[in-house]
Amino acid sequence: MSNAKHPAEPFKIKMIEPLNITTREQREKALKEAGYNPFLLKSKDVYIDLLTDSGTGAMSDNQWAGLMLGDEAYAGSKNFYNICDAVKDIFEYNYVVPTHQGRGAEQVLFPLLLTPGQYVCSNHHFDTTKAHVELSGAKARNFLIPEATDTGTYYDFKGNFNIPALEAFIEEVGSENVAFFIMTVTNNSAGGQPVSMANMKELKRVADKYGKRIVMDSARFAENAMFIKQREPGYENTSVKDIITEMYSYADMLTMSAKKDAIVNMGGMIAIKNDEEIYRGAQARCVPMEGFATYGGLSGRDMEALARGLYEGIDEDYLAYRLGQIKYLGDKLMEIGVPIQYPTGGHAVFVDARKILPDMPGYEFPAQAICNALYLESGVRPVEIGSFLLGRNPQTGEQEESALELVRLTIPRRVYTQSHMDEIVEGFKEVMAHKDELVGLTFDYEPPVLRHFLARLRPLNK
Ligand code: P61
Repeated sequence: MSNAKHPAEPFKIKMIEPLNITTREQREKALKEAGYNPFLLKSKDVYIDLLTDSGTGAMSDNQWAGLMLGDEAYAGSKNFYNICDAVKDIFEYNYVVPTHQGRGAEQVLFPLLLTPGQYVCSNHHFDTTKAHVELSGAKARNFLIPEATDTGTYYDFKGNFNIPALEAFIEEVGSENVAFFIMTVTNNSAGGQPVSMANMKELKRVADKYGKRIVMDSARFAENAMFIKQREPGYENTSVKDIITEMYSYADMLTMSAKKDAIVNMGGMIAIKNDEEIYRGAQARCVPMEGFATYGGLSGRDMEALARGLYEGIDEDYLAYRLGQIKYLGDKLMEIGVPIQYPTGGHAVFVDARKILPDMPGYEFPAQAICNALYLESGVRPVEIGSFLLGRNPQTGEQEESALELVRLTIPRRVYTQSHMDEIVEGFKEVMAHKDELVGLTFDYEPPVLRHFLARLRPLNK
């Protein structure tokens, strides 16, 4: 493993994809046409794309070679069994139902685990997860620890589940009204922050006490494990693979968007430790919704890339480089006075927009205003993780105020170099120099569900 503070890429570049460089005038026109919503920009108008780390990673030569071994049988593809073997080896779970991506896993699994009207409790539901809990007729409740919202103060495991608050909630609403627990690793909405092994054990204790199941939302399981190795006493000499096996021993099943740590452009799964009844139920729901239970919306070649990606994603040299690259960007931004969620998380640097624009209320979407400013200054496309993403209370229709207003600079896996990180910092210098000129936003068009994808906005001075 490299000793450098920010380890260099443990790979070299074999194929390149040109980037588009635009002028400020072109970006102003593009942003206006996109309704001031970066989701609606055309990627040809983007220079460095930090919208998401989901499906945007670069596959390896080994994964591309695997594509040629795709077994496109409708049923029983050998690539499906390669995924099953990898899951058994890494997570020690017995059953796999493949899905086209993470939300496919959520829509298949959740209705099997709840009765409408019940609560689902999580350290933090990501938005698709919350949407599928609600579409299944249940209510999503988040239990962040207080350290998670104190962005400026160091804490090793800001992603942790607030266990005392969870227990108090269960006592208040009654255990029969709680369906199951979702542990999100890493905790995306809190800033890609990790959950400690001790916290996973604690959740398991509470789950056993009340007879509840634990589902691991596993998009970034490998980054979480590497943080445990780096930060949690007692794990420094344990392999990431063994850490993952222990993490998953405290849960019952997982949903996974394989587009993140498994480094594929498309794919997901449900995996189940040993509950055969839930497995049969998930298979039965998979067939009409995602596809037959041995392909779940994926081609054989996609499944082969996924099976190989699961191993590449847990390689410790890769993970040290990966977390180091995020830290490099975070350190550089802090040097120029940009407030960030500190320490940096696994897949992104999260900039604290509320600290940059303290007088702009949540309902004017300060983080979105900064996303747009960064795009105009530099062609870098970030994404808002704040009140715009959070949306309205489904019962009252009121805009909810997010605990954090964040600009997420999400780094795709194995795609950009340190020079690109430096370009992002240069863009932010300009944003900070002109921050007093920024104005809030309001809706021109607001879709009813997951509005942030398709909404159109307008600056409040136009
Ligand atoms: C992301 F703007 N995340 O972070 P799917 N669980 C977790 C996720 O992070 C996650 C999913 C489940 C994305 C993509 C994304 O509004 C948005 O494979 C912890 O995307 O279905 C996805 O996995 C769902 C970005 C999703 C968004 C929804 O960028």
